[in-house]
Amino acid sequence: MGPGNLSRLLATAFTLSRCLSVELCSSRSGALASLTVYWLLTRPRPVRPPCDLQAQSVAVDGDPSCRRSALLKDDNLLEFYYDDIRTVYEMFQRGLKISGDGPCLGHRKPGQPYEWISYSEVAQQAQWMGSGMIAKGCQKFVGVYSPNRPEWVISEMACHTYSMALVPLYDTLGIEAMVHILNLAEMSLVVCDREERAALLLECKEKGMTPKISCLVLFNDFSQAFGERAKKCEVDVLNWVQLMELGKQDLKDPVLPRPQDLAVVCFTSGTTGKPKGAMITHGNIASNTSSVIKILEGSFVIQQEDVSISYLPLAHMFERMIQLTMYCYGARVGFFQGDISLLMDDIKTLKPTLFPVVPRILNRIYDKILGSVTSPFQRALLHYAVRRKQAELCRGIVRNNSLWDKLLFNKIQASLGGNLRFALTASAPISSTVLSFLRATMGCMICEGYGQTECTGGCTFSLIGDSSTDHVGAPLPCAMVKVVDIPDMNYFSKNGEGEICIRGPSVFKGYLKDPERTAEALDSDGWLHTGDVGQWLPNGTLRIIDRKKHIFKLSQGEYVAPEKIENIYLRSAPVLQVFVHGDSLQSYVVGIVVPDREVFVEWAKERGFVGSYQELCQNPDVKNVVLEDMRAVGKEAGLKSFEQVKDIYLHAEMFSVANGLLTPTLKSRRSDIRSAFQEQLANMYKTPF
Ligand SMILES: *[C@@H]1O[C@H](CO)[C@@H](O)[C@H](O)[C@H]1NC(C)=O
Ligand SMILES: *[C@@H]1O[C@H](CO)[C@@H](O)[C@H](O)[C@H]1NC(C)=O
Ligand SMILES: CC(=O)N[C@H]1CO[C@H](CO)[C@@H](O)[C@@H]1O
Repeated sequence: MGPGNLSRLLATAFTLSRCLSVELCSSRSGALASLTVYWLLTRPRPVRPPCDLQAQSVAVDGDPSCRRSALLKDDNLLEFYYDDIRTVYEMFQRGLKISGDGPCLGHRKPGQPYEWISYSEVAQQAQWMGSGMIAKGCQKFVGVYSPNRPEWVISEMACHTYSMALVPLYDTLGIEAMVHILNLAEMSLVVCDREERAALLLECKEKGMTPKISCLVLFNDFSQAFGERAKKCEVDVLNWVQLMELGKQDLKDPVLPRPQDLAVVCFTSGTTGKPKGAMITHGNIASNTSSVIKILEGSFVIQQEDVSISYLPLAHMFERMIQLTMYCYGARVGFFQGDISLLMDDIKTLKPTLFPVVPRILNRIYDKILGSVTSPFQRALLHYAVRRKQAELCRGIVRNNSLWDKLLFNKIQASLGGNLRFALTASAPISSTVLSFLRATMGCMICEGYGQTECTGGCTFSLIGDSSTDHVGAPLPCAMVKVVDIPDMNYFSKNGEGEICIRGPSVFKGYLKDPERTAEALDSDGWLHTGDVGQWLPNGTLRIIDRKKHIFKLSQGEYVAPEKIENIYLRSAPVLQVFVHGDSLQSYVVGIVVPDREVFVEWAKERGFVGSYQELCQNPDVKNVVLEDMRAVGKEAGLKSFEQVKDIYLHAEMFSVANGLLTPTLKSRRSDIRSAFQEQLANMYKTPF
């Protein structure tokens, strides 16, 4: 707040204090009275949670293992928030109506401010583009192979204007998977960003692997050589402008989709087998976004002035859902330049109010904040301030203007643009230390969601006003969630534990042309089986505790679920990442541990070990104290003795997507980690215990 604002407020307060007929004996007490009133006026108010936070979900039909949102009046799930908004097309039209010619999609060149494309321009271009695609013989599915940029969204809207479904393609699928997808969906037209990507597809056509492809559209210009190469294998190539021109000359009337029509087929590369294409309808998307709007109503309404930053892959439902919600309210979406290392600069320029984020990025922000305080005094002050803010959060107060914010946190907030109102994290679990630290320092609401592509992004969501961590919130109003027995793993629904299953309007329609795997995921009653293991907490929120499939048997016949054990060991202070391994020829488990770079050196020092991060990782005595700490944490959490690691190896480099040890959704690639550490794992089994 600037000095101007402050004096204006003081003046108001002063007038007000006179109205309240406060006795002003001297100028000093006058100032005091003014300050008191100033405090009263600016006193932080708690956000009102939408329901009792101690009862966030309700048992369905008296069965406590099957639950629905407490925000619903009865067991009928929410399908639509606005009666007349039932498709993605209608969501965008609503935004168009509200915002008139307001800005919609933003992009920038290096060092430049954002330039905006308006809602009416997007709608107009979508119609031209859709007409152009139809003129090129496009029928049911349109492939889009590009990183996030405005043309991606215009292509999406072009599809929705003519009831065609979008099939996003992305680099990490790999060429083999893309060929499979192109053939499975019998696509004839793919939209690409630039020649390099289009050339990959053209090569497949040249080799006869994708016979159906007959047209490639490029957002950028392409070389003459490329055009000629395409011609040779009977593929038309057009750039963006040419396609628009074609559409303008042959403009078609919109063919509007119905809620039950397909909007998008989302292919996910599983850990094994061919990619599966989840079929998502307009109704799935409308129910999803309606649910999110519903739980935010009251405390957080998206307005036309809101801006979100787009950098998470649009090919995933998480980012798509957020954008579509923005469009529904006539708000703006600004795209990053396409380079994640420039993201912070883009954020500073865009000044987003809404920040969709994944744990990986939040972890990085957390590391950066901790890394920036060097002296013990600063560190102590930071932790004290964080605790003060956390105490406020427990009372439901979310703000960025407390004394602590002004002293310490406003700088952090400014580095995120200084306008954040809301951040939403999903796609992987986040550590509760990081989450509650950032809730305090970022001074905005941070909610956590849980879900998967097959339920259109999400199925549970933490509620506004709930600052507690270690759970993923309550079922969204569009989903019913139950837990189902897994006897092998000792999880029983009567104890509120089991495999998480979801039913409701946001659950997908199955995998494209894959009845077998559809049947594995969706049972005959319409329940989606997620493979995640959950636990109902007394206040009606859900906690993810395990994964169903990863389970092995030790030589003495005991079953071990490594992810459950890993989740517990993550609570040990020096542990950032951990991989637990058990060989079925052995009677105990061992682990690979990546220590937390920010705390490890300090933590070891407190225990009498001095050295750099690297040196400490190699020190066997340090390893033993880490092991001791982990086992103490494990014991406290009730791990059985055969579940406790007997030995660990300290590794100095994080598991990441880049080094191939995490999936794009940030889950451990267990078999890859196992082979990368084959030698270390074998060594640990050589030591006799
Ligand atoms: C504090 O939050 C409000 C929105 O809630 C925002 O407008 C303001 O710019 C923020 N201030 C800082 C310093 O981040
Ligand atoms: C809900 O219950 C969990 C587990 O008991 C707890 O950690 C969390 O703080 C609770 N949330 C609220 C808002 O009380
Ligand atoms: C109902 C539903 O699926 N909600 C999800 C919709 O999308 C947001 C953003 O991706 C998710 O976090 C929700 O959980």
